[in-house]
Amino acid sequence: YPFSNTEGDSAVQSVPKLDTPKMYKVILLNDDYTPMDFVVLVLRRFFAKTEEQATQIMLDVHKKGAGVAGVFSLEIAEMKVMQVNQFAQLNQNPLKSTLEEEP
Ligand code: NFA
Repeated sequence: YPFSNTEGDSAVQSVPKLDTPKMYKVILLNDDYTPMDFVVLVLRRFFAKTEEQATQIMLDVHKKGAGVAGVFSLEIAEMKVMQVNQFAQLNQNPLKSTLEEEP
């Protein structure tokens, strides 16, 4: 099974991965209206960033259009996206986050 192969090397999948769960980036997207301070607050509240870390990530998103808020298992990443998007909407800001599978 892991290394036995009667079909030739093209059929070998090596050791099955039992211990490498996929990880997902939570991406923050830039927009023209969400205040910079609100983005910093989101990064502190939902991603446990310091003021300095949060400011750096916010400026990165502002300048480049998108940036990584954090990397999590699928279930945690999905929860972060829901929390961020709901908190933004509640405060009438267009800020959005999305998921991206880690390479
Ligand atoms: N571009 C927004 C502004 O100039 C700030 C912002 C940064 C929004 C990061 C969303 C994400 N007020």
